[in-house]
Amino acid sequence: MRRAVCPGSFDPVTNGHVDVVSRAAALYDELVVAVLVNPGKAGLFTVDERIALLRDAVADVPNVVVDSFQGLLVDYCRSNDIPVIVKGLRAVSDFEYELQMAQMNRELAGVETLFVPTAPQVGHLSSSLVKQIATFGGDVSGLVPKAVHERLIAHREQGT
Ligand code: COD
Repeated sequence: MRRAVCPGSFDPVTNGHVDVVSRAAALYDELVVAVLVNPGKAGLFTVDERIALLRDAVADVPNVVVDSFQGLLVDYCRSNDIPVIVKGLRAVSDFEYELQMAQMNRELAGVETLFVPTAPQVGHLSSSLVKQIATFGGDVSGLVPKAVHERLIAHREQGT
């Protein structure tokens, strides 16, 4: 079975993530979307919320599994027998750091990285920009899945 992992913070999932995940899922038998658990950095959404929102967002892609991981990505790949990491690329600025990580992950564990170029209509999206816009009352309904939009509004109303 050909498997790959699409790792990230997903705080929260955006339409850009959904695009990359759906396109990568078409290339593999199973695509694992893995949410990084970072004990040193609290996000806006808990890891459990991010997982639930991701599952909802990709519910119609049958071969996607959502999971979480802590520590090194290559260790997660090794323990789950996953030989490929899939990353979305938005711009040259993404590429410089992503190239470095791809080379390091290959050196550490022989894990290859596949880069999926962003679709032009979502290339400007990032979780941090979406959160910033939503915090100040901007309309992000076209940038994120519906359930994420509702949760962002709830956060704003609660002042969190
Ligand atoms: N269009 C296309 N792709 C997109 C878009 C968009 N609009 N938005 C995001 N993406 C892609 C990103 O490029 C990334 O590939 C993925 O979606 C997830 O994005 P984020 O922002 O949710 O996640 P990141 O970039 O914060 O995730 C970083 C990792 C968790 C993957 C990384 O830090 C990691 O591997 N950490 C584990 C520790 C480790 O192994 N460190 C050593 C590395 S050598």
